[in-house]
Amino acid sequence: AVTMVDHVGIAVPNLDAAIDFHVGTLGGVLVHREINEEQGVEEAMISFGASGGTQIQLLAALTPESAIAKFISRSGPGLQQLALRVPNIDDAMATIRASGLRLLYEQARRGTANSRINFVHPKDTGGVLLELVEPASTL
Ligand code: V0V
Repeated sequence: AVTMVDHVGIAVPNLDAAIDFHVGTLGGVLVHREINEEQGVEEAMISFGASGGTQIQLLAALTPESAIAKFISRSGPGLQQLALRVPNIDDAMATIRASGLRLLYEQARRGTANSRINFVHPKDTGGVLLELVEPASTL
């Protein structure tokens, strides 16, 4: 079962400008920043208030082929994904498959901070790209 909304992902054209806004103006804290070549992104995690809450993930494209570049050219910058935390992603993937929904990857892949991630196709979820995320360590 899903335990919480882990993060909400926003596609941004300029990562530094987006960090400035979320930290400088909104008062968030930059807790992590990472390049993920496989996903074609540079991403930054922003936390608000007490630690352990839902975060905002700022996602900038590394290449024109990146999912984020495609998203921005089709829809413009904005909300791109909703990430749900699960204790065991293999179990969650089995449940999703058993429901007949399309997972994007056969096996979980590496996400932010060595988490394990997969995605459910937005056409199977009512229009929202859903990420499943199993954190590297139980928080
Ligand atoms: C596309 N569509 C979306 C969407 N992206 N709808 C809602 N939210 C999105 N983000 C719609 C689009 O408008 C089309 O609808 C339809 O889906 C097209 O689907 P498609 O042709 O099959 O595929 P593409 O080429 O548009 O790609 C969409 C998918 C792609 C979801 C397959 O973005 C993908 O592989 N995403 C997973 C990887 C990812 O997003 N990585 C970046 C984050 P109409 O026009 O047909 O009605 S990396 C990350 O989150 C990390 C590292 C982390 O959290 O740790």
